[in-house]
Amino acid sequence: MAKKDLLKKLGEEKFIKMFESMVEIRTFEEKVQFLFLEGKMPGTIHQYIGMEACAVGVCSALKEGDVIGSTHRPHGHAIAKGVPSKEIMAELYGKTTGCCKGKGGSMHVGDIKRGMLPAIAIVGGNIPIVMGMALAFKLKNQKRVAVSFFGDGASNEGAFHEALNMASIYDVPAVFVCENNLYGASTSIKKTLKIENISERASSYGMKGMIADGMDVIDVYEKASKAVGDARSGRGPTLLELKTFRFCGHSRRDPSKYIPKEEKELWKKKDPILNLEKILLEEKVINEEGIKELKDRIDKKIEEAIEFGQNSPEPRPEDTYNDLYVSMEVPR
Ligand SMILES: Cc1ncc(C[n+]2csc(CCOP(=O)(O)OP(=O)(O)O)c2C)c(N)n1
Ligand SMILES: [Mg+2]
Repeated sequence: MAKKDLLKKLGEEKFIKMFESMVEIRTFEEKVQFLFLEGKMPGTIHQYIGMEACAVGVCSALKEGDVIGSTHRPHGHAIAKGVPSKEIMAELYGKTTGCCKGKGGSMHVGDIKRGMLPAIAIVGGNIPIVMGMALAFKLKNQKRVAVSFFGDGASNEGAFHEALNMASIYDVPAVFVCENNLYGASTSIKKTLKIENISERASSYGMKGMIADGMDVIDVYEKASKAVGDARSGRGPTLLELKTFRFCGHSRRDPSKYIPKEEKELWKKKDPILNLEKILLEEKVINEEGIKELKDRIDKKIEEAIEFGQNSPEPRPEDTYNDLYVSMEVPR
């Protein structure tokens, strides 16, 4: 559907929300990058700058009750799924007000009550778990959908293949979202893949494969809506490949010298935030002043999140063994 028609059909508010969420991710990540470089933040980070349309487009296609699984690069997924940025920030600082009470840190952010499984940093690690969650939804007759986010590198892990095969034979309500940013750490996919599109792998499991432009939130949203709708209505899982790029290094302090300058420049022109901003201005959904107001508001929100994170209490030694186990009643 043409962008103009889609804007009309879904309502302008939906797209402003998507824009706002992408700006929030970008602002969060840029400020966090700065804090790291200044030595003001502990641990390590893998950032989502440039990939915002992937998380936002997919999560905007979900309903309350749906769940996502994430990776070592989870900040964007968390914000897009509605985990408050101040709780994510506090988690990065290792504080008790963090979304995992400061016990997870950057690579494990998440919040079950907001539908995000705490992120799993083992490459490919969340894929079979999300498959299991989708199977549980099916067995319990719940109309819920489980989404797994992972990278191109993860699609070469055994866990990916086992999980997709099981998802297909059990026809579970899942969507497998491969964020193909062309690199697994410093290794180009040219060295790790002999096929053009990772989505082609779906066919070997009798699953639907789809591709979306991961720099275009509207395209991601449209394709994800189709995949999520299929999953929810019992038409089985989909492997959705998003063609994207990270504008930052793989992790903290990586200058990404292994990426040719021309390649970086080419992708910078596809900036997903500028892309949507242009459409919103062209379609007169918002004017320049509205954009400035929105960006200022988000800037303030993230500044407050930093203050909240910095000033929150440290965990106490006596809490070390709390929250390790959940007491469960197993139905007989
Ligand atoms: C099983 C496993 N192997 C290696 C690593 C180290 N590692 C962390 S991230 C990463 C690259 C992952 O690439 P990709 O799946 O494409 O995700 P991206 O970082 O591009 O988002 C590697 C090799 C790991 N965490 N887990
Ligand atoms: Mg990658």
